[in-house]
Amino acid sequence: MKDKLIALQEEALQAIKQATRVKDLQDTKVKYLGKKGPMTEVLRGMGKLSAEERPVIGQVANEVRSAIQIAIDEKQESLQAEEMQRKLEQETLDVTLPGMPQQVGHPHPLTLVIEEIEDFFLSMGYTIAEGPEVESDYYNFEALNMPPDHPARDTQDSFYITEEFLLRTQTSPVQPRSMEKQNGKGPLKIICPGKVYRRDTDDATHSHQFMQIEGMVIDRGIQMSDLKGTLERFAKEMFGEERDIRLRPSYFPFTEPSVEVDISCSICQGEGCSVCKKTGWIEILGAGMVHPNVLKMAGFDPEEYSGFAFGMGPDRVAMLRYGIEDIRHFYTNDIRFIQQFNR
Ligand code: FA5
Ligand code: MG
Repeated sequence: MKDKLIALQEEALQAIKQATRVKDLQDTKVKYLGKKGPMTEVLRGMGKLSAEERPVIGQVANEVRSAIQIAIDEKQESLQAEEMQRKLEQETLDVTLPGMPQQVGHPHPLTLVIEEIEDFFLSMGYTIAEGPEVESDYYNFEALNMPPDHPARDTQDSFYITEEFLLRTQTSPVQPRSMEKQNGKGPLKIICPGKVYRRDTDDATHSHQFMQIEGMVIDRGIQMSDLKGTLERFAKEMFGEERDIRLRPSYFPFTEPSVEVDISCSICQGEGCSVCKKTGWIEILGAGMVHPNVLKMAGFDPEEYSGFAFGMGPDRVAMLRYGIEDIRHFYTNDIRFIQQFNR
């Protein structure tokens, strides 16, 4: 019986030695020390032994059992250490490798220009007002002196959502919205940048969705010369002292008199190109003296107060500013285009 136990021990130690995975060890343990294993079987036969033999064999059995257990524990430790070593070797970091370049975003060129325009007007004491992009027919047209059958509505072909609501065609509805909050009292000095929509056919200078910045000043004694001075200063500030502006008589139902303001084309230096449509000038804004009807409808007394308003296209300003020949570049989001405007 003793020989049998020793032989078992040899066999088990051999198996342990050959194990290459922790799992093999667990199998070996179950096989030799488990309830259904040979050890248990040998020990079960001890009842048949004589009283002298029993403690001797018992001791041998215990020794064999603990020898196997110790061998398993030791082997397990070394297998785990090996595994760890292998992992560490696989995962070594080469700190001298070059890093991955991180892409950092930046503002869109239109945002840059709008912020610059805002800064100019904020420095002149204006505040920034806002209005909804889904606008009522009343604010977009009626409160601006354009009743339902007014022919001037044709110049701003619109996207209607219902009979009453449309995507605003201009930022001008912010004029009556802001005036109404004043309860008939000046002064009011605001700009409002925002997105507007028109059923215009897209070309080099027109988009069906574009930006506008509305401006409005209401106070006692505001005159056309205040408007002209403001716009002249703005143009020189944005485009340089060498750029000329030109005021053309125009018509808007909500201003009287009305003008459109052009800037000499900085892309062709006035020679004529596709952006200025060969004229040497590019229209950047419409403006005028606020119509008495518009003042009245929003609660101001036109006998006491007067004001000017303007609405400019920052898309056009950005085109002139950066020499961009097509407005559609702003909205097609080609990353190669946008990336050039990192400030
Ligand atoms: C207006 O929208 C008036 N609300 C401006 C105004 C405000 C007049 C206050 C008087 C008082 P107009 O339709 O001309 O006007 O547009 C104003 C500016 O928006 C234009 O000068 C141009 O710079 C820009 N713009 C107009 N249509 C487009 C378009 N389809 N794509 C890009 N920019 C445009
Ligand atoms: Mg126009």
